[in-house]
Amino acid sequence: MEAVAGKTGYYIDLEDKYGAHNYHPLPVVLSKGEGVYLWDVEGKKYFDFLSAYSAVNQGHCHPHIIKALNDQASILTLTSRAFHNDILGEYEKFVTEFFGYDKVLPMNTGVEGGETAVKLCRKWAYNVKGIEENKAKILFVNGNFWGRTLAAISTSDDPSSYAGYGPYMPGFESIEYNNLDALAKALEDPNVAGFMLEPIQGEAGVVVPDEGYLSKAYAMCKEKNVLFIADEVQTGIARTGKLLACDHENVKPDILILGKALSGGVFPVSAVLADDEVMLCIKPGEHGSTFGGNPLACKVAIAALEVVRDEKLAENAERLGEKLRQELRALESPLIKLVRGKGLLNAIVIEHEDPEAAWNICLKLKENGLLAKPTHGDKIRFAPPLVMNEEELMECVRIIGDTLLNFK
Ligand code: IF1
Repeated sequence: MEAVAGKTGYYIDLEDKYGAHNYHPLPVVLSKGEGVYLWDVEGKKYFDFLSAYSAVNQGHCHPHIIKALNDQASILTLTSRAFHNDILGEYEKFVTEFFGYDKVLPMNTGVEGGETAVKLCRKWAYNVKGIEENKAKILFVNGNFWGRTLAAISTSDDPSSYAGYGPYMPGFESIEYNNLDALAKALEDPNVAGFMLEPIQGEAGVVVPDEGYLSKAYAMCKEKNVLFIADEVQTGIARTGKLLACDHENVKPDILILGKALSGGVFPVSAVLADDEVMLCIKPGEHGSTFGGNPLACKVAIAALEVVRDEKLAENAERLGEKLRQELRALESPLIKLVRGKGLLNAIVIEHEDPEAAWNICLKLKENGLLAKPTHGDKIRFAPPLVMNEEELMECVRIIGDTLLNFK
């Protein structure tokens, strides 16, 4: 652990001494966020190019969302689902109409959304499709990341996610991403009940599948009476230039998983949406959580979605994403092997003999006023809040260009 001076070092040392060492953050200590900006404890200002992994699409501390939080926080925050309240039903109506589904099952974290989707799929397999009890299989794709629970890591092919946590959950099978032949082969098994994937793989380094992959995969699943489950925890809520990444191919998932920016990064809120045939497979008392659908979360989520709608964040992400990729390619930096992404979910793949190059570039970007983080070694994710304007984006491109130009 390299020693860091000043207030920054003080806070880092506290975390090192009293906190689990389950992360390796960049050596910066943040104390304030507003829109596309973050400030650290030394008073230095940064552009946020990570958006808390796409949880802060609406920008830090968006006033409309913070107002909703503050107003509700002093009225009623949690009833549990043992009782009704005057907020949940209105949220459920709002969010199901917003995304076009019969029903929503409200949870808290993205991985709880994934777990809920898997449970719904299994229940549907036994109660509707008629698969023999305990024989249901769900297909996942290599390179997936949907959280840190034992079920989630049981589908992972990344040792840093699964190693040392066995034994693993049965009933899951992984196939190659973006490979329709692999899917066709796997779908020959009549016990397959669902196919769960990210429309664009975030953690894998913003891996965008071929045009048509999602729509063809969806059609193949429908032909085999298999549920198409979209994990839009990271790609949803306008991040990729449409409300949902599946919208780029007009695919309506049978089960939709949302999280992160569903609350604008203000509160843990996740949701699973589905139509009645699937959603009503779970009966009273068969699933839920203490905080799932709490009044505070519901009010925050409504406000967060209103911001996406009223500030046209998907359109902005579409336009600025094109501009960002074009400008990054125009840098013609020998350090950039390729630029990829959709909307404002992008990554550059770094070309350098030093395996630590991406990390060291992020340290330099930090010094130059832009916060980004590498993923899987040689990729750097570029995902600013969707409220960014062109002038701010071009300032970020200048910082990135200068940093790469002067990087040794
Ligand atoms: C960490 C990664 C990103 C997700 C998708 C479900 C979840 C996530 C597509 C679970 C969560 C987070 C987890 C967070 C960092 C971040 C991450 F680097 F870990 F992999 F975004 F790529 N589906 N991703 O990306 O949602 O339970 O976390 O609310 O673990 O450090 P969650």
